[in-house]
Amino acid sequence: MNKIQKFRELMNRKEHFFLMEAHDGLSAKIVEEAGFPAIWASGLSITASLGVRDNNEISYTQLLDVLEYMNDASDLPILVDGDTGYGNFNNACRLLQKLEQLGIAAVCIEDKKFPKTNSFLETKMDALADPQEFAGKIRAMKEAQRTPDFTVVARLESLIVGAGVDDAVKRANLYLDAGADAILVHSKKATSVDIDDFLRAFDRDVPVFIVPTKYYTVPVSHLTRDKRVRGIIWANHNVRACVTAMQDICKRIYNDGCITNAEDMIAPVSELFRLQKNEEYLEMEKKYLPTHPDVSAVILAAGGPGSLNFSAPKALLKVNGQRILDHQLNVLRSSGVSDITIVRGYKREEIPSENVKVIDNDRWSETNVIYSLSLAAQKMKQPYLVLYGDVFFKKYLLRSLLEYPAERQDVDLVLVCVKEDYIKSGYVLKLNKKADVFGEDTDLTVIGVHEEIAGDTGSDTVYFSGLMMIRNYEAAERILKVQNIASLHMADFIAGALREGLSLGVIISSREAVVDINSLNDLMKAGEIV
Ligand code: SPV
Ligand code: MG
Repeated sequence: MNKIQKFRELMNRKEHFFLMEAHDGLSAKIVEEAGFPAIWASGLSITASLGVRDNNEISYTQLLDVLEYMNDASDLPILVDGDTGYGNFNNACRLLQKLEQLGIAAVCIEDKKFPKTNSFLETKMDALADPQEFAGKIRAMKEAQRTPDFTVVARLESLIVGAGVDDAVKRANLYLDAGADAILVHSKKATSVDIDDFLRAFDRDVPVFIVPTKYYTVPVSHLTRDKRVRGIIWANHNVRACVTAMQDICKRIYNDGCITNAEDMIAPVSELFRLQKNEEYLEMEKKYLPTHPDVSAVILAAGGPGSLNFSAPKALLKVNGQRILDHQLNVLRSSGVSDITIVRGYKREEIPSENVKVIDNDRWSETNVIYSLSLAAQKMKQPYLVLYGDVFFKKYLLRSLLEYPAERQDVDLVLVCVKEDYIKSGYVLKLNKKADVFGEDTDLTVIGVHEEIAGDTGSDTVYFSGLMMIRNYEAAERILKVQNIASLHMADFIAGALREGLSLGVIISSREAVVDINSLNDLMKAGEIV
């Protein structure tokens, strides 16, 4: 059933349903997830969200642009607030046909003159359209529509301008005779007295829509005693909710001068990604991007939170609402690497283990990251990427590692390094003239590895970022199989590799693209990476 038919089906059910306001793609999606069966594309809300008045200040094509996003974002039928049809009968027909082309289910037009004013603002009697002219507009629209089930709702503004119930009933009959599929009767009273009077005086059995914005205290059970009341429109509540939420958060951040206290007041970034269907994109990447079945990955996530005030493994720290580990898994998978091993230690049960292999480092508290690597190295049967569990990085760095020139077969180990010494606890590589530095027009090689270097380290110094590719996995396994492995550091491994005659490739990254998270400051820096 398409959206046009769905809307018809709702109207024919002979029981009331709620239409919730939406004003853009995001709110349309949220309305759908909340469980509503249909959307009211409110003119007031759409114009308010665009920062203009509800006085036909936007053109109908600008409305269509918004509607296209809304219609794409959800599977719900949309009843569009078509105002007065954006002109005469001719303009209204064109609007209707464009809505049909977008796959919109229904349009509501109101019997006021163009340009209209919102019904809750002061409206004079002469704002009403001539009834015959409006009936002609309805007839033209019904004759112009190409899809038989498309719905045209005729909206009565008689009660809004004080023209009375008799005028409303007369107009309703005229518009229905002209072909309208339903009517919307509007009132700005604080009680439903107008609506009740109208329903008493009006005797045709057609679906009736109402908008209880002003008579919100009247129970739905009262409003729906008359079974012709079919569509109840909650007309502007999403945009009003946005306004309050945005004003609160702006005030908070402005007054605090920072965003620390804001975090708990707002949706995490991961919620945005979910609403944007990021998962779907990752699935498509798997399907359409080249894969790397010949490369595995090891994430070294055995460490605790370190000096950070956090009770879970550091890999589970959130950057912009996303756990570091999830970021790494996403980047790996979307880069075509699906054979992933995670080395766990501290609070191992908290590390997610779906679709990955796990290795447990029971000695995590007394060993270094290289011990975890040695446990993994015994199981690796092909080249593999190594990621420290606390490293946040841009995706292209992983691609650089994967695409490190294949013709450089002599390179056994590729390290991503940064030049600036912001990684205070990082390892320093001193480079000299024979090295292979990817992407740089130099010819340097690593000549030494030091854990800590005091003072000026010189321009030929780089720091290991926590990302590397072990190409010669057999040699690496050998180097990592030493008696004293439990007391060694990453620097010892790299030094060992050099001693064994392995050759290193180095990818120099800018510090904006990779952060090893050891402090709150690093966390903030990582937040800028996404
Ligand atoms: C809208 O939501 O734009 C409407 C309903 O037309 S009302 O604002 O009550 O006129
Ligand atoms: Mg409106």
